[in-house]
Amino acid sequence: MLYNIFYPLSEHFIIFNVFKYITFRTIYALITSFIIAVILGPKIIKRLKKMQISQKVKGYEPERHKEKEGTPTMGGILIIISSTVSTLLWADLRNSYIWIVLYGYIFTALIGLYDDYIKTVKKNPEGLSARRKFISQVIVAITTALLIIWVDRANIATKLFFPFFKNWIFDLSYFYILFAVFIIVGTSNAVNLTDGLDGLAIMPSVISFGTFILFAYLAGHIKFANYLHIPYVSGSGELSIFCGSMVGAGLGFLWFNAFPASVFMGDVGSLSIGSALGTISIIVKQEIVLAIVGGVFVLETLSVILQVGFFKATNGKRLFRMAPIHHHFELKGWSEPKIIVRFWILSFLLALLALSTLKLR
Ligand code: 57M
Repeated sequence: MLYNIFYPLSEHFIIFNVFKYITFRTIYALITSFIIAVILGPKIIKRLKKMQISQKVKGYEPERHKEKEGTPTMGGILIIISSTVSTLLWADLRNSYIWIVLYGYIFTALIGLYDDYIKTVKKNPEGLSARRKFISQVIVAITTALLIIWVDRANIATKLFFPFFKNWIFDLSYFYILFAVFIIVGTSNAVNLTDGLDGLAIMPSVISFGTFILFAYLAGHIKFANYLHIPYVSGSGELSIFCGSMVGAGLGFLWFNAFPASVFMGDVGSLSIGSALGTISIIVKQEIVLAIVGGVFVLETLSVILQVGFFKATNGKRLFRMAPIHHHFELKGWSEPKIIVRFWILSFLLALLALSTLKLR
């Protein structure tokens, strides 16, 4: 919005020219959302406590989680508010991709919000049924994919590009919709599965959005995109501002979610963060890069798939002490901060690996 208001004034006042730069607006979007999150945080946490929107810790958790009983949840609202306000302030509001990402992000947040509401206010620990939740997520993902195809000017939306192999390009045609649903819904649920220890989901999310600041910027810049042999997606640079807002909001949330957490994000946070990450990777044509930078989410999801598969194949034997894998390490006796920080380190290294794909093409 500030771009739309102030940039036209640059004809008369050169200082407003600065609003033209995505880099400038991304940095300020990040700072703005961080400040909003840190200021609103205590108020929202107080409100959640007052409304008794708190976590019920189910019986089968590792014992240590008993102490977490009563911690307010649905803190994801803080992330949604601060990142959305900051994006609306700093992005070019004529950009279609910004609206598409916000659409998927907010609607998935509403699905999570409803789930959290059933669990905490209606006191039904099962929440929204898995089937209903999945169908709602799929509807949002399909409409998102259709919107992406609709605004695609270069006719590349349905194509799959590979890092490392610049000539590997596959047109998925109608299967693209299925693929997009897999990425968006898969990432959404993967972040949700990861969200089981303080700060465990938010920091890898921050790192992933941080990485996508760069990928969105480069994909939207014709010279850089051609030089680096990555697909050029006109207008995608503006998504750097959304990603910057997510980094700021995520760090602001971490302020309160850091061990020992004063608030959890709830499904309203985890599902929407994952959905936005998946959508961005699809728009900038870097879905495989998402699997690398979001390797912690992939690892957590794989651990569940392997655990369930192994359990069924062996009639009741377990591969890990408990899945998702962070519980395995807890049961092995690692302290919670140690697991969290080690997963952050892994996530940071994976981001470097993802960035290296820019040069290895
Ligand atoms: C939600 N929710 C956390 C909090 C957070 C198929 C199966 C693997 C599904 C999986 C599952 O239900 N996962 C999704 C995980 C819960 O956190 C709440 O949920 C929100 C995210 N949706 O924001 O509101 C608990 O996690 C802890 N927590 C923190 N800090 C945080 O910042 O400590 C969360 C955020 C909180 C808190 O204790 O109460 C969760 O873990 O329940 N199911 C599982 O993950 C279960 N695994 C399992 O059953 N494994 C089996 C099979 C099926 C693979 C096995 O290994 O044999 C675990 N869930 C629970 N206990 N509750 C097992 C242990």
